[in-house]
Amino acid sequence: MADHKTLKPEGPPDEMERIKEESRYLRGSLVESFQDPITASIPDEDTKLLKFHGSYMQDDRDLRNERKKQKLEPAYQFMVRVRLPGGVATPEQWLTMDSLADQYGNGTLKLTTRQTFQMHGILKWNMKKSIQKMDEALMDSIAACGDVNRNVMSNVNPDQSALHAEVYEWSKKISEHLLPKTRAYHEIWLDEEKVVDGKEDEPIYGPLYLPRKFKIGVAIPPSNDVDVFSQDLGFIAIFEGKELLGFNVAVGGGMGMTHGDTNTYPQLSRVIGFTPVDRVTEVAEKIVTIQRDYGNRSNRKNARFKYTVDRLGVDYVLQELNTRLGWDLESSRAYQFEHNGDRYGWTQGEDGNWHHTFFIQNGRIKDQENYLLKEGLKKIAEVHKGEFRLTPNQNVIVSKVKEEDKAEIQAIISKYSLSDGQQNSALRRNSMACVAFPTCGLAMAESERYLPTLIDKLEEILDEAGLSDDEIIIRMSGCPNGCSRPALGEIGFIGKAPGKYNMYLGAGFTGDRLNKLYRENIGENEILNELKPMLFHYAKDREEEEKFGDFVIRTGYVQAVPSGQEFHS
Ligand code: SRM
Ligand code: SF4
Repeated sequence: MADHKTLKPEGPPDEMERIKEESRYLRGSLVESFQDPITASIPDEDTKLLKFHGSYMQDDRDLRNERKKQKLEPAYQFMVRVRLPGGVATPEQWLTMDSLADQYGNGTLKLTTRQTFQMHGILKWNMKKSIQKMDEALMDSIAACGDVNRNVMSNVNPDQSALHAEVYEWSKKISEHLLPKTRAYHEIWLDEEKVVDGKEDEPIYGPLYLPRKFKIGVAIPPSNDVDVFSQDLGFIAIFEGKELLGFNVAVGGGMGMTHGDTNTYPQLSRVIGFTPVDRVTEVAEKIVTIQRDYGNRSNRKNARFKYTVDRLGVDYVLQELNTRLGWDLESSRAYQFEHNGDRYGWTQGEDGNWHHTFFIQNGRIKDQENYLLKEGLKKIAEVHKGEFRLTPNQNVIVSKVKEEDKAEIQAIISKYSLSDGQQNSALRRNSMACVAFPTCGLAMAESERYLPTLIDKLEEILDEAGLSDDEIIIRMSGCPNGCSRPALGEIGFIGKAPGKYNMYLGAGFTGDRLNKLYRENIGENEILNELKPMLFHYAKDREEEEKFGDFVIRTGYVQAVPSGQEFHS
């Protein structure tokens, strides 16, 4: 239980708090900055507010040095992230994103680890047009980034269609309920008339919004595809037969940390109770207000909800939640996860519809000489009558295909040889890498552009060891922010410097145990030299059904990070 001294962190507010306060509910000088023809950039304070509108100012890091030598300003460009609760998009929306990427972006789309589209490389002059086109297709980027609740993730489970649909509806309701109420986005990007005197109210957030970003994910066991324990707030669907009863509530997960700063760390959330289904939005709101009121507004490195939960104690958070709700969460219900990751290829839902999961390496959709992935998916969108579901593992499902339409979709899949991952090793199918270079301003090492070639080399070892079909989760991030959730990789890599990574081992296959640091600051040769004997050892000495993450702990390569994610009051 927290003592009263530690309830509120001390210290002057971070500069970002002033920026939010003076922003007139996230307006700042964004309108003027985007009209300024002198520079392709916008001022620093506006870049911070822009995040709340789902966009980041970036520059092409491949070109940075050369442009500096030529005394040119960096190649400024903008990234836009769509708000897409549960990752569900219509074929029309897919086609809009596809053509926007060509017209205003860098010709590619990135499917993210939180089930949405990112478009990179948009020039300042094209931002408004891009957002307006998205709006015409009923998509927005409100709160896709910034100190607010982000894109709510939801299980994509195609087999349990009815349950998925119901859980998806709740995810959407939570997302909409927690949306900022300011009309700033509509004024700035969609030319809506100005709210007189900027007089607005944010009933949930207040004028300062949250101390930091906030993330929610909803899982349907046995699949933990959303990595529910990595979320600030996780909901685990509890059902009896086909009836959704409610959700277990898990608080205080997160992946980010800073190298060398032990006050920062990845953390898994803890299950604190159960909410009946129709009260889940209320629970989400009250938890968000606890973070609003108790989160650290002095030090952004310690401002995520996981630190608030750890500082206050889980007991205190539960008690505070019950008080704010005016009723008590029930005891958590039994559940069992069997895997995270995606299930590939065709599956038939209980309603008879078909769903096809594609393997999109690291979520990057682009056309290459020998693989016209973007064009192939566009052709599908042109004829598809169901929906697209973006998965939490950077893949996509062409979903709700009627029996009579399946052959047409399959013909396109065959014509373009679109991958369902079956021709790859199970390691590659279970791989994820964050964006990193060249667009991410925080990258310390390559990730998306490097992991595939590292896997090429690992596949030779797996082949020799007879492990090509063994599912092993491998994840890489270009810095310790952990955008690919690397702390939940059975094998995890976190970038330290160009070509150098910290290597982590031993996460749980179901996303219920963090991995542990095994080697620091190593390059490709050392990585392969470490993994080769370990993989052969695994092939030879593993117990029946033993997962790689469990094996490396049992055989002493690393010690287990205690899981104990169930909280018992
Ligand atoms: Fe992330 C910042 C990309 C999921 C933790 N993340 C960034 C930025 C915006 C860099 C920046 O601040 O300048 C990256 C933009 C790169 C680019 O060029 O596109 C970026 N994050 C991504 C994406 C696109 C990675 C991907 O390859 O899919 C993911 C977009 C998700 C989405 O659709 O909303 C993405 N980021 C995550 C996740 C995974 C998740 O949420 O499930 C995490 C870890 C979970 C968590 O938040 O604890 C994550 N991103 C961060 C952090 C560290 C936060 C922290 O607690 O310290 C930062 C940096 C920050 O916030 O200061 C960050
Ligand atoms: Fe960028 Fe780091 Fe996130 Fe990778 S983990 S996208 S390098 S912030």
